[in-house]
Amino acid sequence: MFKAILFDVDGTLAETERDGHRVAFNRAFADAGLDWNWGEALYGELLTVTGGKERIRFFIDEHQPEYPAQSDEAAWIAGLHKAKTKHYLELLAQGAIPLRPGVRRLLDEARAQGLRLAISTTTTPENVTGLLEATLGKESLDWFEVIAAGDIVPKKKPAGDIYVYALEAMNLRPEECLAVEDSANGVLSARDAGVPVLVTDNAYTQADEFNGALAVLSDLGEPGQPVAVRTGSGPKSGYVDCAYLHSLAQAV
Ligand code: XBP
Ligand code: MG
Repeated sequence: MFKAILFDVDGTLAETERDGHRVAFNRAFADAGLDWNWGEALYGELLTVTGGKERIRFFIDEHQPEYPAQSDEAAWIAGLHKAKTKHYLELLAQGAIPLRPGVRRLLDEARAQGLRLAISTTTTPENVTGLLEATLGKESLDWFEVIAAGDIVPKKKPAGDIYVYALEAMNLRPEECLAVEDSANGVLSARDAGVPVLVTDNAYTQADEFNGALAVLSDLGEPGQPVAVRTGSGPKSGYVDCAYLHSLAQAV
């Protein structure tokens, strides 16, 4: 029995990476007097590492090996990341990041049909609150039984910890849920937790490997704005609705 949808955030609910997180990182680097600038292409490479702090760490190791080590590097990176989060929240509050097609419609339909909702994301909890408030309004925070985010679990995606966290908090079995993800790391994470997963890819993840996904679509679609089906069977209506999710869940 399909009971719940577990949503990823970045790249799934909204295209947050290129115009949100990346811009915020660059502003934090400028604040810190660093001449680092993450262009769109480089950022695509850095996105293979989940977690903002972990991504800065990776960038230093791979692209700034000469950069003098800080006395307390972890604290220094955490400080940079905190500044980045502040810039990101400002961008969200300015309405810079809209929801992807079909997200609002599917959330409304799922709630109307009594499907339970949760979030399983790598991003920092405030970023989730900021995005939901800016795009769906404060009351939308209550739509999600669980918002599992950031450092709340020991291992980030592709490990399944953040999905296991949501399942335990909702007292649900993996097969009673469906995850909606955008990236290979996200699919690996959901599958690691045993959760069936639907992919809506984006410019940064189109070339990813989505082994184990039930289907890969261009987005959730809207009436009159049909999805493009990359792999698997697409929705009869042309857009992702609850009937389609039920059919996917039954096919598991
Ligand atoms: C994607 C991530 C996050 C964001 C940046 O999360 O890997 O790290 O890129 O957010 P999701 P932070 O699981 O939602 O796709 O800087 O807060 O980590
Ligand atoms: Mg994502």
